[in-house]
Amino acid sequence: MPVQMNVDYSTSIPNNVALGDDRRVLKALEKWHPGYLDWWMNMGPEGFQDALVYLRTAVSVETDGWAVFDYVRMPEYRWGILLAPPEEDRKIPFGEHAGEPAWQEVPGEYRAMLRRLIVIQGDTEPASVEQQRHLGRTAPSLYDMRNLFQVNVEEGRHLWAMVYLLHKYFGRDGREEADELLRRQSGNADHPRMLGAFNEATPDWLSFFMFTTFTDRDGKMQLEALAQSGFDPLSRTCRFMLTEEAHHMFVGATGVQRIIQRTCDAMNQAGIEDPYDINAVRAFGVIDLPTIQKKANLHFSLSLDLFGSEISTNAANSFHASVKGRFKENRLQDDHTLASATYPVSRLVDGEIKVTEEPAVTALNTRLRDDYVHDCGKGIALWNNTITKSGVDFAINLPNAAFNRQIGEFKDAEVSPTGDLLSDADWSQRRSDWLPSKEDGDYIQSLMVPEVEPGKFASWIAPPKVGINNQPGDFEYVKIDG
Ligand code: BYC
Ligand code: FE
Ligand code: FE
Repeated sequence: MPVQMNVDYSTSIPNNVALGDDRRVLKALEKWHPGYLDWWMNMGPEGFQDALVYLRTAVSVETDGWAVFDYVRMPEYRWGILLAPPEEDRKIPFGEHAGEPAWQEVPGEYRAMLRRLIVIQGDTEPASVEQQRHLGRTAPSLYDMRNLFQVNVEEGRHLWAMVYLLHKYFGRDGREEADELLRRQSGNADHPRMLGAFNEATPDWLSFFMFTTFTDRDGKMQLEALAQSGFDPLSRTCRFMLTEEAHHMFVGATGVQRIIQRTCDAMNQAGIEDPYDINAVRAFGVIDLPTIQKKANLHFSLSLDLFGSEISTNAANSFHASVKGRFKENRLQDDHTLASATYPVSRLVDGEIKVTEEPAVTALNTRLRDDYVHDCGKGIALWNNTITKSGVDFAINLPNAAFNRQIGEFKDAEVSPTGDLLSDADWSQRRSDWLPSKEDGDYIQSLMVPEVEPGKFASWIAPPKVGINNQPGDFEYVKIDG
């Protein structure tokens, strides 16, 4: 196959996979396209489908300079199929097939496994768009509104990426799965999305920024693990998706950072020294730091559930099959088969939390989760740096991995953010100290009034340091009336 770096915009579906020469798949995707657009109109950003949005579109898959920025109506966004360039002579980096040439087709024995992982990955992308569909109406600025819509169209593109793999490599059942991806809906009682966190509400912008910090980062880690796959088209697809993911996490981490900045500035101006004097802080129309911590606790713990059970035969099987690897697998120095290795896992043993050594191959979900927690540290450092520089006495902390879990070892245990096992009564009593209460939610909701004048920001968030694509502060990122 020729190496195609630039994206072909001459077909109805932009792509760098020579779709023009692949009539069968092009036709199948053209057939899927109207259903996708229906879904986008019905379940995508509510109230802004005619707005002109300053969006980036990929025009190349080169690592530098792959995007152009321009005003686009979202339904006219050119969702494309983009794979990172092939690595010459790529060898499978792990598992039973380590060292063999990467597969260009799906091996029959791993078909069901690969399809399941691709479907789960694909399911999360439209789910997040559905979860965020009401947020445009309460955007704190045009800059933030644009960032929301950028994330949304790219998650839409990630759905296209998985749908391409299903259509190209999985025949009839792939087509059926692609249709199902448009049928399930976030939070729908009869047809929910597949994974827990993607059926939760994203009721306000603090949740949106926490989601893009913590849940998109799960996306990053899962994509990193799938980018190692022996199935080369999946690997290349995920490698390109990762270049987009960085912006989503940037939106999240800087969004929370700007909220914290505004809160600390307001506290300093008013001479409030106690961050826990919530009423005093809220009187200035900003979000108090303890509530920000609670939202972080919630979204972090929901995101940990996305790694699955700490001990998992699914994870062991997909690693053994050379289908899903570890974070940075190709840079790790070991046998890449984990034949006799062990890994420490925190577990609930006889009513106590204990670290036990487990076979590394069954502990791969824990390992990826540990790598994730480490990666989350970057966002937290940015936030705490802002608090420290403001001279406020507070720090945001990540809760213990056993806190507030619905999946895995700790799903039936009540554990405090510092890792203490609690009775049900103690948990009920302290819950609202650690997770957002209805009252906290109502207060945040009361702040969610839109600010649509170029260069203006809502009371509770500071402006960004630089504009998108270096645009000036008063740039009109969204022309709402088109
Ligand atoms: N909710 O062995 P287990 C993203 C199920 S985010 C509900 O513990 P496994 C994005 C599991 O399916 C990244 N069910 O776990 C972010 C299984 O059910 P079945 C998405 C759950 O399989 C923001 C059973 O429990 N990509 O891209 O090792 C915006 C036992 O499973 C959950 C991927 O996840 C849950 N949280 O690992 C937009 C990558 N967890 O089959 C996008 C693909 C587990 O027995 N998926 N279960 O009925 C995977 O790699 C794995 O499926 C998982 C689970 C890591 C999710
Ligand atoms: Fe995504
Ligand atoms: Fe994302």
